[in-house]
Amino acid sequence: MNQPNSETTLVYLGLGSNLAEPVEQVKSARHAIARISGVNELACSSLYRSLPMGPQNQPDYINAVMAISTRLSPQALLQNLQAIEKAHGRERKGQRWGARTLDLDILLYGELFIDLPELVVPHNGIAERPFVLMPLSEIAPHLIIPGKGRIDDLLVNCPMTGLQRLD
Ligand code: A4P
Ligand code: MG
Repeated sequence: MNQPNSETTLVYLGLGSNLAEPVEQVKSARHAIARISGVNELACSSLYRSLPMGPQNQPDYINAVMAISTRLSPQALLQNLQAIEKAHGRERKGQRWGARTLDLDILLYGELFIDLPELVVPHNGIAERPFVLMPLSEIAPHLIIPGKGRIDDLLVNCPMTGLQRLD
């Protein structure tokens, strides 16, 4: 994987969808993210099918993780990601953890800890969710997650049932 330069930060993003052709949603989101001004794509994981976390009366999810380098601030990046969610038909109404056309999460922003009302980094649940840990480890097998530890240690303790890598 290429490395960010001194003016950019290595960021990991989580992509998820379980409505309106989720595979296409995630692929399209990947391209949209790579086209954000101030963002360079470094790597993208395989796509994974996963059982829903949260309410069970919703379709399976398609998940992936991207590594980017960016000169955008965390807040500016979040705004761009939310605009992409919106362009993909994301509606913010239903229940928490309910079905969505597209969900884009900032998993890690360098080694930064952020605790704002609109942005928490590292993302909540990063260390326990198989649909995050597995694709993340695919593109960053030696990652140490700030405050959580080595990704291979976290993977050992994370049940992988209901997670399937797509070709
Ligand atoms: N927000 C705070 N921190 C962040 C961050 N690091 N990245 C804020 C992005 N956004 C962040 O998010 C609510 C608010 O979180 C945003 O306005 C943003 O300012 P949302 O996407 O509107 O709501 P949500 O996604 O329903 O809530 P939440 O708690 O973010 O849920 P998650 O953690 O995103 O989980 N099952 C499977 N198998 N795969 C999935 O991908 N995803 C979810 C949603 C539920 N079940 C899933 C999956
Ligand atoms: Mg979210």
